[in-house]
Amino acid sequence: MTDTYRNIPSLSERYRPYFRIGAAVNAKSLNTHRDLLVTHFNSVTAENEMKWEEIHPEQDRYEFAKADALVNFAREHGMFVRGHTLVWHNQTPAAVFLDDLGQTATAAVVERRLEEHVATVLGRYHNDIGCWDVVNEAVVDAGTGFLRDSRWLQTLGDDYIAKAFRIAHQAAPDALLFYNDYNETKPDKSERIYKLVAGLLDEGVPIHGIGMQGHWMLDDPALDEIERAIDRYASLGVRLHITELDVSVYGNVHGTGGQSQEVLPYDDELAKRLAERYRSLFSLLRARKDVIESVTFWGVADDDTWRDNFPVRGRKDWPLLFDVNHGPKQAFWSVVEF
Ligand code: HAH
Repeated sequence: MTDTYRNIPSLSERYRPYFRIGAAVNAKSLNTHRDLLVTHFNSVTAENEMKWEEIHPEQDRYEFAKADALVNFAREHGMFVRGHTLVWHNQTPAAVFLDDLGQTATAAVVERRLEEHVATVLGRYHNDIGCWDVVNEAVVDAGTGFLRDSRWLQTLGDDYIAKAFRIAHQAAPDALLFYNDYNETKPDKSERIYKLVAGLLDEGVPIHGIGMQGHWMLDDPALDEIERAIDRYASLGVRLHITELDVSVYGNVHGTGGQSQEVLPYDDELAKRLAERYRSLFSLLRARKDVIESVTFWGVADDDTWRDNFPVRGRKDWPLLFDVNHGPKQAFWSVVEF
């Protein structure tokens, strides 16, 4: 970060009356984005380093070094940590679901492994991690089904989600426990998420919040769609976190779902459109500060964003508030000046 950028307002200070401002961090960005993190964020999430395949790559082997480095950094700077994630259909070793002979493991074996994993990870960080995405992305996107047909569902059955929350609560009774998902504002899917969480609450399952990932685009979802989803979820009386916010500059133009292969030039016109989008998003989020407790960006600056490879591999994107040189974008100013 050059000195030119040192006199700008702090994002997290500006938002102190509203909600925490977080960022997903990886082992590299913990160093390359250190100054931005310390100045503008008061919450961090490990982009990958706490996912099962990274922190627990083999049955008898945990790799805590990278997660420890993030947690130590957060402690040093008084930052909140969101833990991400325990039960997910991705980035989980296949071996979790297999027995010694390479056959599908029994429910009892998989449940024991889950208990051991959760007790170990949540136990290690119980002083530092205030909240966990216990289950990530468990409902289907479209169609008539309800729960995603994952290994977790196949081996543990329909109540694996309730089990995961109970196990997490036992391991860390003080942690806030979240269900986290994407396309969380889409009418069909948000209804499924609502039903899932409502059902868990009815059964007395210890779940405290819904994580709305917020992988959004310039023109989609519409603001009123986001507003409806927030209000619907909030009606359950749970906390809401925006957990993975980024705004792809590739809009849902011509119904492409943002999947056009063409790389746009990131010019002043596009920077302005992104700034306007961020302005209206944050004005909505501020208006819902009573239910939104935290807004985490999925990255810090445009030089390190998963959006360069999603949904189109190798297509440069500019979804964050800080540019590739770590300077504030127009979008930054539209979020801090109100
Ligand atoms: C999120 N999934 C995950 O929660 C996060 O852990 C990951 O780093 C990036 C995005 C979003 C997603 C996906 O992985 C696949 C299809 C749609 C959306």
